[in-house]
Amino acid sequence: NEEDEKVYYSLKMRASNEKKHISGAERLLRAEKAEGIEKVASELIHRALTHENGIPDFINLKVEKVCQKIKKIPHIPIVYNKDNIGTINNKNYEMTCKDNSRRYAHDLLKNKFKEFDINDVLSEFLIKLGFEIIDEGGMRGAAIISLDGSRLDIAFNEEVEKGVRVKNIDTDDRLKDKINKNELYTDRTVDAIAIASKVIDLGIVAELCTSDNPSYTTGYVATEDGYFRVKNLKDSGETGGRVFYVYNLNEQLLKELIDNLENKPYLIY
Ligand code: PML
Repeated sequence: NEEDEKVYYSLKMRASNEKKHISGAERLLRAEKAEGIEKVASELIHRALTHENGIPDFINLKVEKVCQKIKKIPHIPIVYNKDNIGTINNKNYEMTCKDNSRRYAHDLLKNKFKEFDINDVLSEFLIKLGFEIIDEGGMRGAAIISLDGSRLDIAFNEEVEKGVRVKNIDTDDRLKDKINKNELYTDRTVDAIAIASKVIDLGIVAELCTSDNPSYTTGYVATEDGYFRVKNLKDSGETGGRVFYVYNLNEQLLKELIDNLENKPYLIY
């Protein structure tokens, strides 16, 4: 049974400085482990206070009981090797610099779009638009691009003009341990895999992501085939962002998708 009826507490932290986003994170804790709330709360505050994006002048920590059922799913497969070489159809991509890494990300996206019968011209447009959005930075959440080429987050809903935030998500301790024990990965990897697994489960065709943390140059492309970790997807010092590619949706389905991305609780193991 992948829907879990146990009672959880959600802890959400958001930090900013003069309205500029500094840091955000969240955890879901089983009610039986409620004594852990204090510990996790202080970890989140520590994270807010030590973020390289700057010193926050505002930290919001929200603790609330989750009354919706939690969907538990395994993480999507992680595709990455220590040699930083990506492979698509026997072609190798060395992730040695931004140009090479972006070619790998480009080809991953293009191959996925082909499965949806997207022609080359449209595919190039979609990929270019995705990179433009993440390179421009400054989004609070993810942009949504429809496979017909329109920006859905802007088209229908002024509230999400600054992007959709994937919330109500946490990772099982076993996944955290597995990733943290592997020296190739970082804390950010755990959260990124959790987000990617949730968005793919909700039917997003592909996600493209670079970190908004200026020195963190590893990004990824996620599809149902996996979490393709891409080293050097941007240069150090650059901003980042997230883009979700979706199969053409009407307004009603888009609203449902956004509601689920933000509010449907997930635990990723
Ligand atoms: C990784 O695989 O190490 C994470 C890459 C994306 C990080 C996005 C972020 O945390 O800002």
